Amino acid sequence: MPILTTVDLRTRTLTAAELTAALPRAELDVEAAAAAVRPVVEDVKERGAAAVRDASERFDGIRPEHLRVPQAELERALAGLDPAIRAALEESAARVRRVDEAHRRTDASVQVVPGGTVTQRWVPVRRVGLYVPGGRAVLPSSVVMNVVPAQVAGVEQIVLASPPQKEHGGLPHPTILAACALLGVTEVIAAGGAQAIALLAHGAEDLGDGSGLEGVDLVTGPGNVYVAAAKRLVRGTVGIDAEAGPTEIAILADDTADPAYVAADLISQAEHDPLAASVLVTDSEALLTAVEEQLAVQVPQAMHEQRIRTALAGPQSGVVLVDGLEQGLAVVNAYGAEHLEIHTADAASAAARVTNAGAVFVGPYAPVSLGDYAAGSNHVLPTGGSSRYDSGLSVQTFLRGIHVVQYDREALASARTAATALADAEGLPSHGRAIDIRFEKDC
Ligand code: HSO
Ligand code: ZN
Repeated sequence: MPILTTVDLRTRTLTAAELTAALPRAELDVEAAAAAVRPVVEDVKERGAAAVRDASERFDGIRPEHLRVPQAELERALAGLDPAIRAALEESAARVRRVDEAHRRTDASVQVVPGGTVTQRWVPVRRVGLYVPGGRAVLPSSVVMNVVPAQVAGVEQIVLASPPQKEHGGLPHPTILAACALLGVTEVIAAGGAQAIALLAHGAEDLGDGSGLEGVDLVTGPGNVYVAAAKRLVRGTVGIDAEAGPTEIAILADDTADPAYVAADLISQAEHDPLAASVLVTDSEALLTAVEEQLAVQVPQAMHEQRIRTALAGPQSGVVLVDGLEQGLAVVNAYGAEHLEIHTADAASAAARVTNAGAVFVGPYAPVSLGDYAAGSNHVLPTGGSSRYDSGLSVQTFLRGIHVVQYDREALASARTAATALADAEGLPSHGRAIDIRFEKDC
């Protein structure tokens, strides 16, 4: 019995919509989740910290004593951090920082006409709220992926929220706290799920310790469907990054691919979540057979075998058989995976033709796990096909572009005819007048 279900597109000519419908994809109902979390979000908006505590008791099974994690706890967590994990987090952060520093947009000034310039200034968001989940797995690497780009952008105030853990006395997981301390984040909130997103967005007058929490300008970070739904609800009050759903890996591979690598990588992301998607797109039946053989060997050896089996057997996972590289590229572009690996004869040129993906991993030595931890790229990426219009987290996420317009009298004169003609055409003559008046004064 094969582990993955196959969709054979080789003989089919499909419209773009038919192609999208034919691909394995989970139905993630963010709207339904939004209806479920709306009362929580509204309660937090109205009652603040008390509502967050009530929701924690209900959903996390603990009523946290401190919503704001005391500084001493952050220091204690850092002191207790395994030195090897500390070194790994430092390495990961250094690589992400290096990439973000190089990718930070720089202000660009254009002289449109002599005396007339338009500059785009990139200004950091002042205060951001970063969410780091704490459910099935504790992911300190997600602290790095949220915090470092915000720091490189120059964000003044960073507040990080992560769910209170019953087994840690209502504090977020100590490794999360240690990662915060390591990166210099001092404002850490013990709140998870929709209540955390609402608290970050709306703030609270008193967290219960006499300190208030100012609402942020932007909320980012991964999370489950309830977190995504809460982000959707607070959008507009604050900015949000891409809505994150269960993780996805798509692999475009031909007969040059190593089936053991392909199987290991499909398994690696299936390990996250029974709802995770692992999709293989290939034109090689021989590779498909070899990958199935590898899955049969590797899946039973995996620690989270059951979760992986569920994910690989789900409707969101499978194999798409295509008739060659062209159709393969059409499929991966229609799918728009969070992570796309390319294992083809000329992987770099195939990668250059990818238009929809959260991140692309090129060739046999760039597995998604590398990007999850230590490539220097970011692992908070758009899922569910939202790579069509969204990007992963980066230094750019935390910057806004402001156009600064500087024109002198002569430069304005050069624009006068065009501007007044458009003002008249739009029936807004006062717009034109505001230009004309500047030339009537002293002539
Ligand atoms: N693959 C996940 C990120 C992650 N993996 C964190 C391990 N730790 C979503 O990109
Ligand atoms: Zn991962």
